[in-house]
Amino acid sequence: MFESLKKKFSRTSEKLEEELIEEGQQENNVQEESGKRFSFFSFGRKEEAEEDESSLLPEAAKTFDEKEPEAAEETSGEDDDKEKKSGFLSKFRKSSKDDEETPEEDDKEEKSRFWNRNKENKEDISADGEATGGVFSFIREKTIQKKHVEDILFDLEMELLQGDVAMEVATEVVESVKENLVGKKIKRSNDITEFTYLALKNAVSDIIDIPGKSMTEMIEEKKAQGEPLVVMFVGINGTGKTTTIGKLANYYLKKGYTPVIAASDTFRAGAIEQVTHHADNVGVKIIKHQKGSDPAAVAFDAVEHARAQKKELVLIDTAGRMQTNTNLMDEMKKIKRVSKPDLVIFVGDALTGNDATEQSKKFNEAIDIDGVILTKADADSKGGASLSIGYVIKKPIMFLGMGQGYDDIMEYDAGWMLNQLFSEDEQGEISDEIQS
Ligand SMILES: Nc1nc2c(ncn2[C@@H]2O[C@H](COP(=O)(O)OP(=O)(O)OP(=O)(O)O)[C@@H](O)[C@H]2O)c(=O)[nH]1
Ligand SMILES: [Mg+2]
Repeated sequence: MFESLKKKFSRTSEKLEEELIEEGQQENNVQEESGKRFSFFSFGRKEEAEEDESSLLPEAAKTFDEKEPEAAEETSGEDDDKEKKSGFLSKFRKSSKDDEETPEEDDKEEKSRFWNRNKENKEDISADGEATGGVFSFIREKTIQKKHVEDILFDLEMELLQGDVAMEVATEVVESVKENLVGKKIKRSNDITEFTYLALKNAVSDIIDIPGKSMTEMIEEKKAQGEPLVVMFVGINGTGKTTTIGKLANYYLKKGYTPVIAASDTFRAGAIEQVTHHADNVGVKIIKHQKGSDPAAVAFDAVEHARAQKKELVLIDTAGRMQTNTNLMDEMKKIKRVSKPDLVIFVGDALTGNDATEQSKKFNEAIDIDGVILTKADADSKGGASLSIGYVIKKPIMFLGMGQGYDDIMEYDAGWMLNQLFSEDEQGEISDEIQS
């Protein structure tokens, strides 16, 4: 999941590092020309860190370990100019063996490098974010300036937009990262990646964490008042409303509650049969009328049934409708007026990306939704809707649909999502097949 987003974030960190290293190298060349014989990198380093880094950048380590200062000087001039053009860091990464590698293999190496290095170098950064030493230190402290980050963050913003992240979210991420990074003093090249990574993580963390109660908490609160929690599901056609209702009935039944389903999609052919099939499979009661009957009346009856039977949860299925269909939008408002749900949940298909975010805005304007469920997250590599939807309408994502089975649903957790995007674990690992 979200492989493409994750890759964009890691690349941004690397690009900034390359930019600053290249600039540092250019400064170094100027100093050499004026006879100062400064080297860009310091040679004082920890034994341990040296080992770590040499395994990652073998030729770089070799170059600086083995070259005499005179020899190092000889390589400046023409060769250095060439190096500058081709990108300083990328040259370091290449060994004679690498030269034989295919571009795909190179790409694979780059993907894993960021995460490995972050992991390996954590111990070099103290709690207050100060670097404590390590390889490839800058001779002088460098300060990240606007000019260093502007182009790179512009690229990130464009990539986020292409990845179906909403405009306001892309802008917020970029502004927040810029604010966080500009003025930051760095002592080693590796800190750039670390700081960029943390700045991105903070920005995303603020965006995805929309406070709200969980559905379970709400069921408990209503139960304490002797009332069922009434939940109405809305959205456009085919996003997964009915399937989600089956999953939630199953989820809460397993938690020890007794849900009841209202078959309030009386509009689409086969809809009543479909939701009845789910209710039977899961083993919950369904309240239904004839096809074409008033959906608000079905919802009302289901609420009455739950009250009478002391059931804790009413799940109201509704017909899919386009936000532009005024008649059907009015019908939806009527269901809400009559059944007085505690929660109106917009069910969006994560795969539709920015369209899902735009639809959620329209439904929110029409009916004032309380929360979101994003379905098909299992198949979503872009992650644009997951990152944007809550922030854009200021309503929490409550669950993620993770497949077609009844157990394929999980309560949304911002910490889990952050982990998917910013850490190297089995699930969060970047998939090589997915193109950005
Ligand atoms: N992979 C995947 N498929 C899902 C998920 N949720 C729903 N689906 C599939 O999406 C399709 C549509 O699901 P429905 O539940 O019928 O959608 P709906 O919103 O009720 O559709 P309408 O009633 O026609 O508006 C079905 O094939 C589901 O199996 C999910 O989380 N992951
Ligand atoms: Mg349906």
